[in-house]
Amino acid sequence: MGDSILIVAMGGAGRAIADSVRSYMCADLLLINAQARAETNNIEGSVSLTTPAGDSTFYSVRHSRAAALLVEDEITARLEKFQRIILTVGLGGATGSGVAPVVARLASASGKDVLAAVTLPFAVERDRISIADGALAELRPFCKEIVVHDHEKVTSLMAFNSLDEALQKVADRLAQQVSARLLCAPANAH
Ligand SMILES: Nc1nc2c(ncn2[C@@H]2O[C@H](COP(=O)(O)OP(=O)(O)OP(=O)(O)O)[C@@H](O)[C@H]2O)c(=O)[nH]1
Ligand SMILES: [Mg+2]
Repeated sequence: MGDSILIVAMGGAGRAIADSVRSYMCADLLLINAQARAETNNIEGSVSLTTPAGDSTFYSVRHSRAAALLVEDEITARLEKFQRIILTVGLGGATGSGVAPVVARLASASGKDVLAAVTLPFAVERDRISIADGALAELRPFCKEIVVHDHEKVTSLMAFNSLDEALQKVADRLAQQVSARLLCAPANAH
């Protein structure tokens, strides 16, 4: 098993952050998203979620959580051969905020080292702030470390010409922080 790394990207922002993290290190990628999201549909080996009622887009964390619980065994199996798990997610949305704590719990229960790289919403995202805070609190017990980028406190002070450019810079910043953490913290010996 060694020091093999799996990046688990959840939701749209999770995917964007994961792409940047992968530019800094050699790691496998597992995408988890609502079945209706094209970014998951077109990628072989990704996990597509639907609720017990068959919904393939999620309107709340409760929906995505229920969908993730349906595929716990599949997720656990996909984590199995890796020692380190890096979770990437933009907290505040309906998908990643419900799914990430489930994946963190499963990884932790299997004895993995879990590192999460997350964003917190901009103030204008209003309702998403409490969703993000709740998900962050749920993640904490299962993660060895969480790298948090607060869009409101940090992105809003950064220099950029467009939102796309800002989000790309944020993903790159998170990726650099993740790779620095990995250099400082060897995986647990098993
Ligand atoms: N770094 C980064 N943050 C983003 C990006 N897009 C959105 N965000 C932030 O991440 C939060 C979650 O957005 P998404 O990733 O789209 O949410 P989701 O988990 O896919 O959930 P739903 O889209 O609601 O189903 C947003 O509220 C923003 O604060 C991105 O491309 N990069
Ligand atoms: Mg999304």
